[in-house]
Amino acid sequence: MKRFWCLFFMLWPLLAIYVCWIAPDRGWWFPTDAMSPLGQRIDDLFYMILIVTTVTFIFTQIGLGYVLWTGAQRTDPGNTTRAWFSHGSHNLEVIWSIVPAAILLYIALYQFDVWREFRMKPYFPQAQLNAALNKVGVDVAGKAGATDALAEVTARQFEWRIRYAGFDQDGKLLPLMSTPQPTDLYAVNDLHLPSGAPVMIHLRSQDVQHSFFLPELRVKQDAVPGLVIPVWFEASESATYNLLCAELCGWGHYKMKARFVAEPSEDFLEWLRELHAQQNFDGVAPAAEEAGAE
Ligand SMILES: [Cu+2]
Repeated sequence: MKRFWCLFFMLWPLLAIYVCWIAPDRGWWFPTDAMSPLGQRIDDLFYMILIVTTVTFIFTQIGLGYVLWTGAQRTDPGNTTRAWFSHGSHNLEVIWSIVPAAILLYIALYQFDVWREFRMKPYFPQAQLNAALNKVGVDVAGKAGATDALAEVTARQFEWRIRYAGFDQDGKLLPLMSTPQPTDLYAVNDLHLPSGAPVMIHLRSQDVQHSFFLPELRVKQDAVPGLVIPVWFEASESATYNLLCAELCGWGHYKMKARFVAEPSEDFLEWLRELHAQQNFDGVAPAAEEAGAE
């Protein structure tokens, strides 16, 4: 019976390892493949850490199994082996302090370039975004007082409010200023940005702490009251993605769901023009004429 329990307890770690092994193919870790260059880097880091923890787990479970099995044997009737007492092993303690410390230090240094590329603002690839926008005749670079962002996303209980820059008299897209402008355009729960290029948003919160979460792109950033946080990412494919709040922010947290539409730059501009026509429609002139007269 003792050996049965020993095997019973060892069954669960084996099952856990098996489930971890088959999980990636069945999509249990992540909803989809990463849809952004950042996401691919993060998934690589995730799997690297998973391998390290799995190897550690296997060795500690083998140790545990060994102790259980030999312990069961020593209490067999007729076994006269005397109990043995230990006051610890200095060498072992040194080893199991230094090895994990070295592994953690390695992970900390190994992930640093991902952190730098996606979290340190001087590394935002502005030139790539400008090139994508220039292709569709938009030039918002280098204007005084302008931000590098294409949209300002403000989280509040329980929705995402999005501010885009509008168009000037000649129908040219203006840069997004840090303070609201009369020409700005607004949308709720509907974030549109160009795909295939790095894009930046400015993230704010109007009330409590929220978290801007694009699961398919592996982007997650807290929105903190009083701070304007630049967040940049690149959608590899034109598609509609989930935009969720990943911070329990109140009773309506569950419904704080929006969509992120990544589309070719031309479609993005077209969508902004439609928004402009809707918001400047005076309720009298047909919307198309109104847009044409601007
Ligand atoms: Cu929220």
